[in-house]
This record gives sequence, C-alpha cells and structure tokens, in this order.
Amino acid sequence: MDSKFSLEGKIALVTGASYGIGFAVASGFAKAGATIVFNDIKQELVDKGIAAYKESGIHATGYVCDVTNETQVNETVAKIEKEVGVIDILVNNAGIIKRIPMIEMSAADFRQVIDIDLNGPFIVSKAVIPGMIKKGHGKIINICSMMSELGRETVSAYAAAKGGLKMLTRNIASEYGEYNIQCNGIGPGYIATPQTAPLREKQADGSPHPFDSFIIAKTPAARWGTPDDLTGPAIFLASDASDFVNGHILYVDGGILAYIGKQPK
Ligand code: NAP
Ligand code: GCO
Repeated sequence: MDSKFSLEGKIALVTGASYGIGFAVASGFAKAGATIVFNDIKQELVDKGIAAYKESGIHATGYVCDVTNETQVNETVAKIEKEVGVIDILVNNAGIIKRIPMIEMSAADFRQVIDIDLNGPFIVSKAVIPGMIKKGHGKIINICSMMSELGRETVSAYAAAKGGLKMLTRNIASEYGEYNIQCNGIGPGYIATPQTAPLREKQADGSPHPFDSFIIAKTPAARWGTPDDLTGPAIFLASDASDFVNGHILYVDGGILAYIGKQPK
C-alpha cells in the first residue's frame, strides 16, 4: 500500500514555492521521493528557496519565471525538460490576493489578481500537458481556496479567480483524463502564511485581530491551518493512490465549509 503513495522517480514542478504553502507541499513531495523543481518571480527568492530546501536536506532546482508570462513559462518548461526531465506532477500554487472593496478596486488591480491566480495556472498547465501526454501520465493540482465556494468583503478579484480555477480544474480533468492525466484541486482553509499575516496581526492593545477570532469561531478545528496540514492531501493527489480521482476539489479547511460557526458568547 505504501508504494501507492510513493512519488519515487517523479519530477514535480511547484510554482511560487520559495516559501509558504508551495514550499511545504514541495517539501512533502521530496520526502515522498519526488525530484523538486520550483519557480519564483525574483532571483533572490529563488536563491532563498534553494537555501531553505537545502536546510531541510532537499535538493531543489529553482528557476526565475513569472507564471503570467507565456514566453518565460514555455522557455522554463523546456529548460526543465532538458536539465531535469519531463514533468510528472504540476502544482499551480503561485498566487496573490488584493483585499480592496470592489467599488474602490481599479480594473488594473482586478486584472492582476485574475492574471496571476487564473491565467497563470492556464499558461503553466498548457505548457506542461504535452509532455505528460507523451509520458502517458500526469498529475495537476490547482491550489484553490475557500473563495472557490464562498465570497466575503474585499476579495472580489480573488474569489472570481479561485472560482474560475475550480472550473479550470474540472475542465482540464474533462479534456485530458483520457491521456491518464488527473487534474484536481486543493482548497485550503485559512492557513498561517505571509499571505494571511495581515489577518492575524495582534491589535495595538495585544488582543487578537478580529478576523483571527472570526476564523477560529468559523473553524470546527478551532485553529488556523499550517502549510504542513496540506502535505498529506497533496501527496495523495500527486500519487498513484488517486489515479481514479479526477476533477475533484479536496477542501483541507478544518471543517469551515461544513460549519455555520460558533455562537458568539
Ligand atoms: P504566499 O505566502 O503569498 O506565497 C505565494 C507565492 O507565489 C510567493 O512565493 C510569490 O512570490 C509567488 N508568486 C506570486 N506571483 C507570482 C508570479 N506571477 N509568478 C510566480 N510566482 C509568483 O501565499 P500562500 O499563502 O503560500 O498561498 C499559496 C497559494 O495558496 C496561493 O495560490 C493562495 O491563493 C493559496 N491559498 C492560500 C491560503 C492561505 O490561507 N494562506 C488559503 C487558500 C489558498 P513573491 O513573494 O515574489 O510574490
Ligand atoms: C482572505 C484570505 C483567504 C485565504 C484563503 C482561504 O483574505 O479571506 O486571504 O482568501 O487566503 O484563500 O481559503
């Protein structure tokens, strides 16, 4: 049974994986036997990422690549295929959020979030799928969100992008399933990373951020998730154990989507 969850001999590309969720997922893949490749938009971040992986005993190969730049993505995928090998597992993790009330948000800001969080996964998947078809197998994991299902104030662009990413996941599954490519999503709940740091900042008087208290009340597990909470589900979706799972969004949220929320005291 263990071999079904092994990633031995597999090459995994995780986008935006110098730190945060991408770094944790890639580190989990490495411990399951995969060869790790990642990208980030700045050389200094790629260098920092390589050093961080090395500190964890992981040899990772990093490339500077902006997932919204199709020329850069195609060149980087070709370089990876030449220098490391054809990609077996792709995790579309790179993403940003801009928290601005919709009627105050510029169209440029809205477009930038859609570009990175939705166009990026399209561009990278499009570059990687031909190699997977040639190889006769592939795993694509799109990092979705609670906002693939729910809205909230100030995150209109992000919710639109992550809702679209859920449907892009289902469409890749539909269009390429016959080539033994499985495309699924992971929908993390609220995870403690730099992206959510502003939502957890202590107040001036040392009390918790109101949003922090809100999320604890909305999560049955009564805690924020950690990036490590995502590694097991990601290994499952990247491994042979999920060969008949396709087009599924696996929510790893401590139960948020199942729960109406704790009654305020
Ligand atoms: P993070 O800490 O902000 O890390 C995001 C990573 O993506 C960074 O390394 C960032 O690099 C990179 N990136 C941004 N734009 C890029 C681009 N154009 N090309 C390549 N790389 C780019 O975020 P995170 O919390 O780890 O989240 C990772 C993914 O999980 C995102 O898709 C996010 O939407 C999703 N997610 C997060 C949570 C959560 O609670 N944290 C929950 C659900 C889903 P730079 O530092 O250079 O910008
Ligand atoms: C926010 C948060 C969320 C999380 C995540 C939840 O401002 O509401 O950033 O969007 O990042 O996407 O699944």
